[in-house]
Amino acid sequence: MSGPSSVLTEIEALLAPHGLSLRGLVRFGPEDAAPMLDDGARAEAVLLIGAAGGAMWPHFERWRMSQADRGGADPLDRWSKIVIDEIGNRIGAEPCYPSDPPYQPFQRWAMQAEGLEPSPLGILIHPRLGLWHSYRGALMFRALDGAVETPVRSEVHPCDTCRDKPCLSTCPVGAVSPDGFDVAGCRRHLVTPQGQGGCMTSGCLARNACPVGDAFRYPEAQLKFHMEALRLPGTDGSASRPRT
Ligand code: B12
Ligand code: SF4
Ligand code: SF4
Repeated sequence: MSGPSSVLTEIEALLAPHGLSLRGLVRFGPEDAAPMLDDGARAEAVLLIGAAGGAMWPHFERWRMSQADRGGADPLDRWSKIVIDEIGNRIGAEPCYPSDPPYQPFQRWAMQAEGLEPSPLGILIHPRLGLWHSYRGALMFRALDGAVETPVRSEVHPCDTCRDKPCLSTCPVGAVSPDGFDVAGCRRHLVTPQGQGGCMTSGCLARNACPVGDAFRYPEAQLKFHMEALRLPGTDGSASRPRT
């Protein structure tokens, strides 16, 4: 393995058959809060891996349907770990995952790597993908020497120029506001018959109302899957934990 560019190209090629892609590289200086590797050393760089639009969905679904237990309780996390653990082993990098506590600051890393900014929903908005992207894991490197391609940083924040801001007026319970996202209010609505027939079936209505990145909107089955993964109290008997 030579410089970082060839490592990145290799990882990109390993991710492509799973519908996953590279979502940015963060390098940590001596003053930065860097994640720790298993042996207690600081990581020098983190490579974000994620999903752009619904590209991963058919690959994940095919895997899930091939499993006797349909992937278990957290199938997307399990699939992500199978795919990314294997790539980490091949490349010699240590993986970490967004849903594993203590939560690593995936969104902060994404902001650093790609210059993304949060939408009123709390989700980062991407100028091309809109709200239709997520992070499935990251590879932490002890060292990543050599010349690094400058990450493509976003110069535009779509929310700044969005005149009507439909995400702020679409939520039936006003859970999305310029002051932040009212998680409790959202959840109270989701367990009602209206919530079950609306957002729980077709995805967060406020997210759906955003006009940016329409071509990358998740397929219906994926929208429903992500909403069910929120595991609302009283709907499956378990406490709510994020499975995003
Ligand atoms: C906890 C959590 C939640 C909680 C939020 C509770 C709260 N008020 O903080 C709940 C369960 C409500 C949630 C919901 C969703 N989440 Co969530 N969540 C997380 C998780 C696991 C940890 C966040 C955290 O504490 N990070 C630790 C701090 C230190 O990291 P940070 O980057 O410095 O902090 C940022 C966040 O805390 C963010 N933030 C603050 N308040 C809120 C509120 C919400 C709703 C979100 C999304 C972010 C957010 O702002 C900080 C600075 O940017 C992250 C994964 C991760 N590891 O980051 C996913 C994550 C943020 N979630 C994500 C998503 C997609 C969602 C949902 C859309 C899932 C869905 N159902 O489709 C929903 C949001 C809307 C809805 N309709 O409910 C994505 C966002 C991707 C993106 N494009 O930015 C992430 C990164 C997971 C992933 N695999 O990609 N989530
Ligand atoms: S509807 Fe407008 S303000 Fe809301 S997330 Fe989309 S671009 Fe941003
Ligand atoms: S999921 Fe439904 S209730 Fe929750 S913020 Fe989105 S539109 Fe509002």
